[in-house]
Amino acid sequence: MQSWTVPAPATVPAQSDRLRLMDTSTGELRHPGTEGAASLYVCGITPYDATHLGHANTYVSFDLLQRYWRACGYPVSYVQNVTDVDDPLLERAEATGVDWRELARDQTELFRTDMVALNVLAPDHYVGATETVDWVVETVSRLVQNGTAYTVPGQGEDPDGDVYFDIGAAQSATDWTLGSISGMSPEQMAEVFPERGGDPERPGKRSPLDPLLWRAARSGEPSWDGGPLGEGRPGWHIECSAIARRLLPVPFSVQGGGSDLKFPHHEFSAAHATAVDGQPLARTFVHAGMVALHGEKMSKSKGNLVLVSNLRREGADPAAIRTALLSHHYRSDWEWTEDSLPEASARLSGWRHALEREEPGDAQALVSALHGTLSDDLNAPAALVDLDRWAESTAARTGSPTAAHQELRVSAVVDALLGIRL
Ligand code: 5CA
Ligand code: ZN
Repeated sequence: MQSWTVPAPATVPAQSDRLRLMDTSTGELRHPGTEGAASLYVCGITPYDATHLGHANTYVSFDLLQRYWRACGYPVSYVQNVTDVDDPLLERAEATGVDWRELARDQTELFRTDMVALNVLAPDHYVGATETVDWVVETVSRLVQNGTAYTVPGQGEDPDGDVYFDIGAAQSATDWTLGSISGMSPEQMAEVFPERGGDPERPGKRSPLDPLLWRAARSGEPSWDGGPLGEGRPGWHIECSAIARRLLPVPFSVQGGGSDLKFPHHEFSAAHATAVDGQPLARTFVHAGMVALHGEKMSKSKGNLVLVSNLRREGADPAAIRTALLSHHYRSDWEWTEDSLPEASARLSGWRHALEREEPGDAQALVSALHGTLSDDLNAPAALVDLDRWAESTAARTGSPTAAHQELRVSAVVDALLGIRL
């Protein structure tokens, strides 16, 4: 699938890698396991509605990580998927009378435009579920062969041929145990599983939390030739396992997404991959907080959304949107309010004014300060305070600007490390 392009950030003097990131699976701050090269998989959108600020926040968060690694001089391999066939997309297409392919195509295109506006560096591979069905078939077939997947007989409206992951068998055969990625208790898992696409009541399953791997063809639903699995379409978690295993070295450095993906999605994506490969999918699991509106998580299903494209249409400066997002630590849950954008715009214009008073050495000092601050679990809000301080420090300067001919400028540093275009 076509990715997008944003101008490459300026090269800053290579920084040392002192990064500590919060790993969900251990609950500890740790180095994400980059040995000379960094690899990242971030779960992409399900394209049935336009990019909202929650999505934007997640992708801007992981963009910071990519920019950090680049500042350290690492090559970065970055993969992102598009869940371009799944129940919510098919349901929305049906409800609005639009072809599901067209809906996915249009919303994915809008997402690309939003990412370009927000200066989010593109993944190296941007891949749709519909482009990778063969990879899923291969992975699920191997799970069936090694006894960690099974077929549930048809009953009622459900035909024969749905394939499920066997949690019990996978726990016996591998080092993965249920909860080892998400860190959730059995009670928490039981509560969120049905809210996030799970079907605990499905008759014939060996355990209520066993997740779907392959959904046998139903009339009126898209399906593909699954070879030994029969006609059908991929389950959700296996999509990301299959794509990540195919395109990244396993285990890769960071598996990322919003905190709503800890369970079941990242728990089972990792479990599926471990059951095939006998080793962990990723070294570190990193989750961004949830953005809320009117007291509730912003979500397509509830419709309490602020769309990036609407803000842009109303004339918002994308750099101000990005600044508003970065004013919150990536792990915190926070609420978008009507003050968010004006506050960010005021800060941004303070920084822009300060550029007129930039002096030699400012950029060099800021690289070190910002990089040091970001090393502590990508502390963007504190990095913005570093920028505020620098801008304040220029206020007392008199005389004309003297940095015009410097090779490294503050604007290039802020773009390279924070992705904010001054
Ligand atoms: N396609 C799957 C992942 S494979 C999916 O979850 N799609 S999504 O469109 O629902 O979400 C895309 C990304 O945005 C996910 O990483 C999700 O965790 C994140 N996200 C969704 N809502 C919010 C929110 N309110 N705040 C922050 N991040 C969010
Ligand atoms: Zn995913």
